[in-house]
Amino acid sequence: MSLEEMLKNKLGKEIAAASDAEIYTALLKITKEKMEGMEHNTGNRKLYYISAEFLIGKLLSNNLINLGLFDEVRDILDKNGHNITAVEEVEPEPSLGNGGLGRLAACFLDSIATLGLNGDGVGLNYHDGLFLQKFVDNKQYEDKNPWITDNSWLTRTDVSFEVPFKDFTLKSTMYDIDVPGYHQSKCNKLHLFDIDSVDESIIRDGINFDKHDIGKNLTLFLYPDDSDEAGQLLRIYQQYFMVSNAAQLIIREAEGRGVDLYRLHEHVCVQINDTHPTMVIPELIRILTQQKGFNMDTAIDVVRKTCAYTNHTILAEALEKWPISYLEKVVPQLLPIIYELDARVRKEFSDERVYIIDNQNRVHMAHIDIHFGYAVNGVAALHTEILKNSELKPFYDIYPEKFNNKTNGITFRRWLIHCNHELSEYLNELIGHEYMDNAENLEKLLAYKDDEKVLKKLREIKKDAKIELKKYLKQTQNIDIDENSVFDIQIKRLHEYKRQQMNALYAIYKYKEIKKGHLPKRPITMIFGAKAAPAYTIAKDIIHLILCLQQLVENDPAVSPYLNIVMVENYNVTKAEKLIPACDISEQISLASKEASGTGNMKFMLNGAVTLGTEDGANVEIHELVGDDNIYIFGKKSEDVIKLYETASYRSADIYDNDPEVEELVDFIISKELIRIGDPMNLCRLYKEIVGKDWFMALLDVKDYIKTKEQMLNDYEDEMSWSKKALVNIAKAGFFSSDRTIAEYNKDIWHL
Ligand code: 6GP
Repeated sequence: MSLEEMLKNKLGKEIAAASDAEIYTALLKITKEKMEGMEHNTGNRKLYYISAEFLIGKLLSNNLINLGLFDEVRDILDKNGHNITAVEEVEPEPSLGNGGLGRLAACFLDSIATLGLNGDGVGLNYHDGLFLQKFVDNKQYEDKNPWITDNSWLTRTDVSFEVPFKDFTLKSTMYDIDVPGYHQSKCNKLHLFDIDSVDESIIRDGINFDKHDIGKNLTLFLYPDDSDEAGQLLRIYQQYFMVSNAAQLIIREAEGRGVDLYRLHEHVCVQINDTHPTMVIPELIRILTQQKGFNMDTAIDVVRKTCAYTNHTILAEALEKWPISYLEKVVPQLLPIIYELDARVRKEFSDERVYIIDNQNRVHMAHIDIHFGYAVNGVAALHTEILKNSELKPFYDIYPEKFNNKTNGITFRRWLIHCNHELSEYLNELIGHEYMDNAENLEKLLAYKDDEKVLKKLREIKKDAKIELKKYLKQTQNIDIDENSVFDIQIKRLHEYKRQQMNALYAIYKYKEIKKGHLPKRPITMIFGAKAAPAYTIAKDIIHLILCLQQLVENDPAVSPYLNIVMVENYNVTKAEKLIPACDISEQISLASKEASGTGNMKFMLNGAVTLGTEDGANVEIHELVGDDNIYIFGKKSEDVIKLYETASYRSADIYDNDPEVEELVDFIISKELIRIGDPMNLCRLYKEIVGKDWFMALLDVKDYIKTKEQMLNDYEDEMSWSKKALVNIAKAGFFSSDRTIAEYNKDIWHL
């Protein structure tokens, strides 16, 4: 049967007569059936990628692309008076992640399947996701974000395990989402564990709920508020539930394959994505010793050869340390194992910095991973060097052979073919599609770097994407933007180290310049998108500042023709897909040493934006690849920043007091213009934070930042030379394909 007939059959009516919602559901069913009929990848070794987050985004288009059906479906819909983009709108975005770590896990699943490797993801099925962000009175308000509907990509399986906690046992249900590779005949799975008793009706007033009722709340939210003990306990419940299911699944599948558990490491590897899944190590040891007759030495040995750990951040706050007393309340069965692991470390090493349990009775999860796993990797070259030479130096001194770098990557299926069809078609026309199988072939584009026709066409494609974004923002937020302006975009989690506040200081600078009559050659559209963690006060104050600036500029007829500030509401994967193709200037301005890698930087580059960035994370590698002429670098270097922290010698007040230009910008946060619009409490708190502390040193780099951005805006006016920079960025983006990253993981760590 042809696809068109199948669609008609599923709909039970003519395609032309069906609604977009009906078409979406029919396509979902057809696609799911196709994938259910596909075999799973096989192999002697199987990978389990365990992660608290999988930020998979909408799946319909990507599945169709990978299955090779996208063009046909688009044509059938066109022929019948429908449009695939409108059909995509119907799909809710699964809210299973927060930021880069979760999106990386999703890109990795795509690449693992594309390379035909035998590997599944394991995580949790959060019913209401992280949260839905709304703007009320220029502030972030959090609401629940339900995404599971009657017809979703989830398939309920009959796999179920008992997960024992101190006071009760929970029975799990495993749901699966199929993961097809690009043009592959086999596929993999994402396993999401859940409990049947979860109860969304206990959520009140945004995202509040009773944190004690674990049987009802366990899988409601990703990262529930952990500012009190109940919240921290809930996170331990979630983490243990995730890894206990993972461990039981791993053992069951291995036994099902006839694996001798004493050789588990020859047949299984577990990738621990940041520290959230760390308890899988003691849990596997517990199962092997208590249920499978292993002695402790052998169990530890086998588990150590099975597990590998990826670090995604050097921020102390994100390196988890659980109080022993909390673990005792939730998973007392793990404590004898954790004590045993700690005792072994203490016996072997005298340096207390590498102990598992510290002198405040806290368990350092990363330390378990490093001692009792066989590989530790950072996610960009600079990040791995910082891990080796400072953050994790005592461990590197002990286990140099475990440390390795795996620079992050992104899947080109989603971040080029899907999100920027026009560009990918044009690339096919120019250089063929070999780059789809081996991304380094994008370099063939360099042959056109002086070809005016090609450079013009790239500029046109960018303009079309800007017009699309303009329509989308009008529809969704009733905001008007000018497609002839330069689009300057910063989209990422809101965090002081990422320095959205420094970008806001630029907005203040530009506002004041325009007020003084120094008009930009071309209007500027500054776009922000970011969620702040609900308990992160200063991050929310920064959102407030940006929204107040947005309102100030919008209502000032002397400024609004030249400057537009837009904060996109509820920034997520779907919005990223619309924003990235339209971007001219990619803001990657973290304090050097703090951004482990960044992956947005790669997506922007691939779509022909030019980076404005510090020498941080993967920006360093982008810089090396594109050369000085095709990137704008500013700010202090990571060595200098690390020294400033070591010597505790940074004082933002010194800069503020001694530099009137900086003082003027910062003072504007509490100016009468802004206080009239905003909430004085929030604005004053942020002002004080920046003058009195500025932990991530925005004032250190702000002047260099402004100068560099001005240079960039100036250079943008030379259309051909700018377009050439865009071309070089696209051509050099091949290295950042997640297919390359996964091939490296497989070669150096997984050996599938
Ligand atoms: C992020 C890092 O901040 C980012 O630099 C990196 O590209 C990404 O991980 C993928 O490696 N980290 C997180 O999202 C996070 O929650 C705890 O870290």
